[in-house]
Order: sequence, then structure tokens, then C-alpha cells
Amino acid sequence: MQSIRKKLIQAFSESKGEFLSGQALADIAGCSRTAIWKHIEELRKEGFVLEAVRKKGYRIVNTPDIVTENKIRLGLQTSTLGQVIHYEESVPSTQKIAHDLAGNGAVEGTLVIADEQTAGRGRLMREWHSSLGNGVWMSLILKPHLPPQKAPQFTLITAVAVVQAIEEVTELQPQIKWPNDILINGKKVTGILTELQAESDKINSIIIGIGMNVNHSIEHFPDDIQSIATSLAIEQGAQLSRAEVVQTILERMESLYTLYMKEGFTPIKLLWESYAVSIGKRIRARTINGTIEGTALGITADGVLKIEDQEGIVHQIYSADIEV
Ligand code: BT5
Repeated sequence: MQSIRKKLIQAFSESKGEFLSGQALADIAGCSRTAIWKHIEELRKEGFVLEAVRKKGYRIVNTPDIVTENKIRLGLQTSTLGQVIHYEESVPSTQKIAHDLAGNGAVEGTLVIADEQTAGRGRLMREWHSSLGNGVWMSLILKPHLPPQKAPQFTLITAVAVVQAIEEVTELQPQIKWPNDILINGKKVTGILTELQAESDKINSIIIGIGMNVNHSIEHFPDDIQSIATSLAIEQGAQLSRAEVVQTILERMESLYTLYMKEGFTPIKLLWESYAVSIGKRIRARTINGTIEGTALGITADGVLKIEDQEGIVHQIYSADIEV
């Protein structure tokens, strides 16, 4: 059943708004015209607007702002990332589902996405506000053949992918705040949470959680984050297609991931630094071992933050909250 739907969506993606006859669709999907009709009805129930014209066939004329498997697949241009999609309307956390799938043989590139998270989380089990129908709440499973020490670099690769995706779908200029925040005009639009399933010498799975505020207005945020959070819609002054945002993140991520596996972290580091908000500025890093104040010098070849304090001592920061 699902594989027929996949083939139909693929065919509609490639037809780019042109009509496809019932017979052509039946041939592509390897089923009867009656079965095609049933699948078309299912797509309509999901919210797709399909035009049917006698002797011409079907075409998709409009799609709602949903992030279902079919909607993300329609027009997705990746070969690995997002080729398997688990969509649910409401979940406690996509991160938890991705962990379970990763432990049960999920393939590389598997995407878990939901319209709402009721227990979304950030680092150190902080709360991540994930209201219904206006954000992108997703977790991506990668399986690179690398030692676990490389995992933090994936937060930085993802940050670059997210920034590039925002630049592609809006006219905005996002910035990266080390290690995992994407800011627009100084406010947080996206948070990234990189987690690991690993043995001492090798990664089994990296689970990358991305939470992006897309179509929120300020009232959608709880009072305590209204002054620090923003959304693409607030900054751009227009609503966006969440599925297009997801597709663009997956496409950018796939090309950066390929680049990284081929050439290592150096090209990513250069891109990352070009978007970083704090380099050359005085910052305060709150770590679990205390607070360090100084000038942010940049990141090392491994993605570790370097801060020079007043005595000229350079500290390497592996994990912290940064105040600029
Ligand atoms: C993060 O943590 O920024 C990582 C957030 C990752 C969320 C994704 S959504 C999909 C996947 N499933 C999950 O359950 N999680 C991942 P951290 O750096 O610890 O920042 C958390 C802080 O950001 C909170 O303490 C709030 O101050 C703030 N915050 C919470 N919700 C926010 C929102 N929607 N927008 C902006 N800031 C928010």
C-alpha cells in the first residue's frame, strides 16, 4: 500500500504540475486504475488538492502546510536523507522515537517528524517548546563510520545546513551561536540537539534533533521565552511552507554531510565561521566546571570553541551556554 503511494508521489513530483493519466499512474505504480483512484482519495483526505480532468488525468494543484510523509516526499531532492520518513501528528519527542528506531536497525537518513511535541527537550533535559502545526520538530538518524569523538562536529554541520536552508527559503540572514543555536536578529529561531548511540571506538547512530520555529506569531510562545525566541514568519513577515523548509534542510544537510565524509571538517569549519555570531567578541561561557570570560577566537579543527581570557590563556570549551 505504502509503496504505491510512494510511487504516485514520485510521479507527481516529476510531472511538476502536468496532468498524469490514470493509466500512466497505474502503469507506474503497478496497480489497477481503481486502486489509483482510491489512493488519490486518500491523498485528498490528507489535504492535497488534486484536479481530475477527463481524458487528461490528475494533477496536484495545491498542498496544505502539512509535514506528512507524502508532503515531504513530494519534490524532495535527496538520495539518502529523508528517504524513510516516520510522521506522527503528536508525540512526546521525535528524539525518543528516533532513538528507538536507531536501536532497531533504522537505515541511514531516516527522518522522524511530528506536528507537535508534548515533551520536546533541549540539552540537559531543558524544555523545548513545540506547539502544534507551526514548527519543524524533527530528528534525523545518521550512521557515519567514525569514532564517537567526532559527534560534536555534527552539531556544527547541522547548524550550517540550517542556516543555508533559511537563506534559501527566506531573505533573512541567520547567524550561528556556538554550539547549537541559530539566531535571527539576536533571537533564537532554531535549536539543535545531537545525541549518540556508540561503542567506545565507533558510532552506531547519531540522532540529530532540529527544532525550528517557522510559522509562529509571538503569542504562540510561552511568556518565559517570548523575549528570546523568534520564528521565520515573524522575521520574514510571511508564512512559509514547513515541508519546503524540511526538504531544504535535508538537501543542504546531505551535501554538507557528503562533503564532510570526503574532505573532513576543514571546509565545514570555514563555512561555520562565516556565519558565527561570536567570533572576535567578548563572551561568557557557562560550563559545568564554572564560567570563563574572554574573547572568542574561533573553533578548532575539531569544532571545539577557543576562548582567550584576560591573562592570555586560551581555553578549549567542549560544552557550554554562551552569553554574548
Ligand atoms: C536546544 O537546547 O536548543 C535544542 C533543541 C532541540 C529541539 C529538537 S525538536 C526535535 C527534537 N526532539 C526533541 O525533543 N528535541 C529535538 P538548549 O540549547 O538546551 O536550549 C533550550 C532552551 O531554549 C530552553 O531552556 C529555552 O530557554 C529555549 N527554548 C525552548 N523552546 C524554544 C523555542 N521553541 N524557540 C526558542 N527557544 C526555545
